[in-house]
Amino acid sequence: MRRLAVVVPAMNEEATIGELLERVATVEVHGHELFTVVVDDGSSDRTGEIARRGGATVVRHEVNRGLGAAVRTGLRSAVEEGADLVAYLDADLEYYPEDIPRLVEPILQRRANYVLGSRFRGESGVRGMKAYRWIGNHVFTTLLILLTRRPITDGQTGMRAFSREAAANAEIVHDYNYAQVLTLDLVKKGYRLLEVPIRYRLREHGASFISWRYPAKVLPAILRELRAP
Ligand SMILES: Nc1nc2c(ncn2[C@@H]2O[C@H](COP(=O)(O)OP(=O)(O)O)[C@@H](O)[C@H]2O)c(=O)[nH]1
Ligand SMILES: [Mg+2]
Repeated sequence: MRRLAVVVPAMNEEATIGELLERVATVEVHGHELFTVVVDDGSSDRTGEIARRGGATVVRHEVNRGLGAAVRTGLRSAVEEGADLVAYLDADLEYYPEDIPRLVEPILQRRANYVLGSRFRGESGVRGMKAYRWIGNHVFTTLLILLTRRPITDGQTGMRAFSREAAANAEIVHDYNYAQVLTLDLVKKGYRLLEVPIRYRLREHGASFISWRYPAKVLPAILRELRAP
């Protein structure tokens, strides 16, 4: 049986991580056994404990290192644990674990090595997303289209899938975030990117890490990734 890793970065997500794992456990992908890797990014709440009880492999950062570092750790652990295929989603239930089968399908059909779940192509759309977030998303997505020449609609999505090879070779150049630099890195390495529609709803618990600092942190990292060999 092939193994599908579901990678979930989590920082203080005790309100949602239990339900997320329960819902992941009901997901079926033909020919695959699922396992979940939760990266507990220095949480001060019960995220790690709940994730362990929910059957996940928990990798903990003792101090908070940021989402880029958490995704780097998660992808590496998934590969080390023998994943043949990797799905990734946030812990806050903004994304639907039930969309994992459609997310990984292009990889199983060998049409892609790297899949972005697009909230803007999905049937739910992005209802309730704040205007500044919507604008920021479109600005960064436009930048990504120009840099990759790929028809991307959601460059900042928190739901993605990777072939084992793409997951093993992905490099994330900063600890703060991964969204754009990971796509630039994988496209540069020749991996085939595809988008599929996914559903989305705004988080009801906890808080987003995104602030006015986001562009100031992300833009230099994009430049660094572009200059990297
Ligand atoms: N807030 C925060 N979230 C992190 C961090 N590391 C990993 N995460 C997780 O990354 C995911 C996305 O974060 P979120 O703040 O919801 O980003 P947004 O959906 O773009 O607003 C969630 O599952 C978080 O629990 C971190 O350092 N800070
Ligand atoms: Mg979120």
